[in-house]
Amino acid sequence: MSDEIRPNDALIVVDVQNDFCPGGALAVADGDAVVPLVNRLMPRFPIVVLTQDWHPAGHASFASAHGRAPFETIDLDYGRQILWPDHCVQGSRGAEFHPALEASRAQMIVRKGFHAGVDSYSGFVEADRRTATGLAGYLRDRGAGRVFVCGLATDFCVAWTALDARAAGFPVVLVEDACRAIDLDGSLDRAFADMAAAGVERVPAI
Ligand code: VGL
Ligand code: ZN
Repeated sequence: MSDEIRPNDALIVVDVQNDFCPGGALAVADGDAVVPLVNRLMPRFPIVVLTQDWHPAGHASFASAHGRAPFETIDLDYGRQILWPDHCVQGSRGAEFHPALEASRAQMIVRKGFHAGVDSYSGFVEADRRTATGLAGYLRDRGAGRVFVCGLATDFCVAWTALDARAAGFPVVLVEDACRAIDLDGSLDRAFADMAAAGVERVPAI
């Protein structure tokens, strides 16, 4: 992208946590490769937000909570839910940010997925599509202009966060080199199609 980062642009760094990195409970291939890129991006933005997947033990998104196998789907009261291995359990090492992530660069950390019965891929609105995290209000209060999104995983939490940033009225830019995907049954193609339809701009790097 040719134009410069502007004085009110925000960067949202999604879920750069141990469980989404190699060796973690829900490892994204090459997930830790985003860490140096994110570390270089953060100091360039006046507004920096981290999201942190933050589930209680026995969370409704965990296959183990339903006696099912990971990556099966189930219908919960708010809709279809992919069942995941137990991951990002509150207070666990897996839920911590990657140790090399310079988390001190962020002014705000948004935890999500903390309601036992509701998942939240998005940093803005939970999977019931009603319960807000407060992030839209935070960004508005800070006077945010554009919202740049990066992190893990492109096709789940990054995409849902980007889509909800659009829905909240922000221009959104996905920074592709600072993302990695899970890619489950075509989820990455679908995520790119959904983001394109919603007007999310995609740039290889900034
Ligand atoms: C995520 C699945 C479950 C993500 C979080 O960060 O993309 N994916 N929880
Ligand atoms: Zn999760």
